[in-house]
Amino acid sequence: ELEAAIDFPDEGVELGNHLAERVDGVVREIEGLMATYREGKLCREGVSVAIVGLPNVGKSSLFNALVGEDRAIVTSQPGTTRDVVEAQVALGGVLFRFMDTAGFRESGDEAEGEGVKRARKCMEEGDLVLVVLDRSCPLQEGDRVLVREVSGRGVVVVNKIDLPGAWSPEDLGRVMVGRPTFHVSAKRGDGLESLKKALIEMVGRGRKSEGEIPLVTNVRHYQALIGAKDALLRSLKAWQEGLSAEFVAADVKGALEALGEITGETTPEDVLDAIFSRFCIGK
Ligand SMILES: Nc1nc2c(ncn2[C@@H]2O[C@H](COP(=O)(O)OP(=O)(O)O)[C@@H](O)[C@H]2O)c(=O)[nH]1
Ligand SMILES: [Mg+2]
Repeated sequence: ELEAAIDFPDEGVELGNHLAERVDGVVREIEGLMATYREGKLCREGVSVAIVGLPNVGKSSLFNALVGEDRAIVTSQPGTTRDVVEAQVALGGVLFRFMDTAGFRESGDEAEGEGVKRARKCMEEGDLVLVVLDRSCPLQEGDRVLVREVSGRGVVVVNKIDLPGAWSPEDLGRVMVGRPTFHVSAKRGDGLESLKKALIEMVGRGRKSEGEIPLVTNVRHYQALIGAKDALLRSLKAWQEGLSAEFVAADVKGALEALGEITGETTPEDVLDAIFSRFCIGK
C-alpha cells in the first residue's frame, strides 16, 4: 500500500490501521535493538564508575585501592586531582572503568574550575557514582548536596573508618534513604572487598537476558536506529494527523534509508528487501 502511495501519490491510497500497527511494532523492535547497545557498550568500554566528593575525603586513595596501583596522586593538600584520572580493572569478570575526579568545592562558588566541571560531567554520565564522605571530619552541607543529587546510580562510601568518627550515618538524615552505603578505610583496606562485591552485583542486576536479539555494538548503527525510530514516529504522527499517504510514506522511506546504513544496502529496492526480511515488516 505504501509503495502504491509512493508511486501513485495522486490516487490517494488509504492507509489502514494495520499498517500503523506494523510501524508501531517495528518501532518497538528498534527500541529493543537500541537497548542492546548500552549493554554492548558496557562490554567494550567497561562500567564507568565516577568517584566524587568534597576535597580531601579520600577519593584518590579509594581509586588507588580499587584499581590496585598508585595511579592517582594522593596528598594531604586539598585540590590535587585537577583532571579526571581513569583506570580500567576487571572485577569478578566485569570490566570497570574507575574515574577519580577533582573535589567539589564546599562553597559551590560561581567560578568553578575546569576540574570541577569535569567532575560534574563524570557524575552525570557515570553508570555508577561513588559519593565519598570523610567520617573523621564533620559532615558538610556539600556532602549532603552530593548524596541528594546523585540519583539511583549513587553509592555512598563513608571513608576513613580507621580514624575516630566525627558523625554517624543518622546525621545524613533522609538524603541517604535508598542509597546503598559502605563503610571503608581506603588507607587500610577495610570494607573494600564488600564494596567491590556490591559493585559487581549492581551491574549484574541491571543486565537483562536478551534471547535471540542481536547486539548492537557500533555507534553508527545505534545512531541509524535512532534516526529510523524518529522517522517512523514522524510517519505515525503524520498518519494520526490524517496527512496524505505521501507524507507518511516519505518518513517511512527516511526510516528505511537510516536502516540502510546498517545493512550497507544503498539502492531503495535492496534496502526494502533487506529491511523487510530482517525486521519482518512483511509486504
Ligand atoms: N586515616 C585515613 N586517611 C585517609 C584515608 N583515605 C584517605 N586518607 C588521607 O586523606 C588525605 C586525602 O586523601 P586523597 O585520596 O588525596 O583525597 P581526595 O582529595 O579526595 O582525592 C590523604 O592524606 C590521605 O592519606 C583513610 O581511609 N584513612
Ligand atoms: Mg584526589
